[in-house]
Amino acid sequence: MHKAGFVNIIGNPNVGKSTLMNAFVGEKLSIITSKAQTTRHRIFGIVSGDDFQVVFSDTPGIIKPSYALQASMMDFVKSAFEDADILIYMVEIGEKELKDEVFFNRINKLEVPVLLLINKVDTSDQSTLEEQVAYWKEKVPRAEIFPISALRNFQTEVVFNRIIELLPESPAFFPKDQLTDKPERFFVNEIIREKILLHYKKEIPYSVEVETESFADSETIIHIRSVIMVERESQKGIIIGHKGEALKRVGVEARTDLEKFFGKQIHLELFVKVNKDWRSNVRQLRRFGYDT
Ligand code: GDP
Ligand code: K
Ligand code: MG
Repeated sequence: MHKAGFVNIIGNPNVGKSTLMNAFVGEKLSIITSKAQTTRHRIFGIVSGDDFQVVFSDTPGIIKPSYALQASMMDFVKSAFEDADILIYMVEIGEKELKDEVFFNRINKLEVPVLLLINKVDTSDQSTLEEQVAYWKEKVPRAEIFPISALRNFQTEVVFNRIIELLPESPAFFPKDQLTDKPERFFVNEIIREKILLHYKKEIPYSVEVETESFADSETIIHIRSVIMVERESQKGIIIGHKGEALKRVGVEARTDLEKFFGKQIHLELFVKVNKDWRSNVRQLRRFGYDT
């Protein structure tokens, strides 16, 4: 018998959803930083065995939509409810007051299995953990609860084995050697965007989109040409920095990660362009691969 299914991971920003999916897949598919809204797109992470295939999907955090980009991210969250065979609802230790009764009602009414993971238990003591388990049992009686640490791989295998048990009988959805649904260029964009999130302050990271114009893979080296889009001329100056130092740092660090990711030497060219209001412009969002 072969089992396969879709496992959607939802939860507030920064609880550790991307860390968990990467731990399951064994590759850094989703970029991870301590900033909210790091994950903008929905990404599949695929784990296959001889008689199973789990398709994880990492969604952006649950946030309130305020402009077009966030509205589009909310759609990813909504659809995560609708097409899952198993739902993972992740919270972190210390996360308490429920923000949204509607949301909890919705989870409690789902027919698919719900696993509620209390993450970051490495930062907690036993009595806090027991309190938290009791709290979540009451709020989401529908769920099976697992305290874990995605970062330290604590109890993640137990969760994975339970997922395999719960998977429906089904043929595989993707070829068994495929790790993700996204093309190579997507990961290039994400790796560059991660460096921007890490190195610039204030609104800069949120005004940026990265587009890879060419990706030329030869036997020994990959030539990549990517454009960093900003909304205003002043932001372009900040990205480039004094004598180009800031942009150079992004380029060097991104190249190191790209070489690890693709296992090949990388030649990376980075450009900065002003593209006014890309965030509110629905057509532009489609071009960058957001569902609008
Ligand atoms: P997401 O926004 O839900 O996808 O969260 P991320 O996976 O990007 O993680 C947010 C932050 O929490 C990062 O700094 C992670 O390193 C950190 N983190 C994730 N899992 C754990 C964990 O089990 N323990 C601790 N201490 N930190 C974690
Ligand atoms: K994050
Ligand atoms: Mg994430």
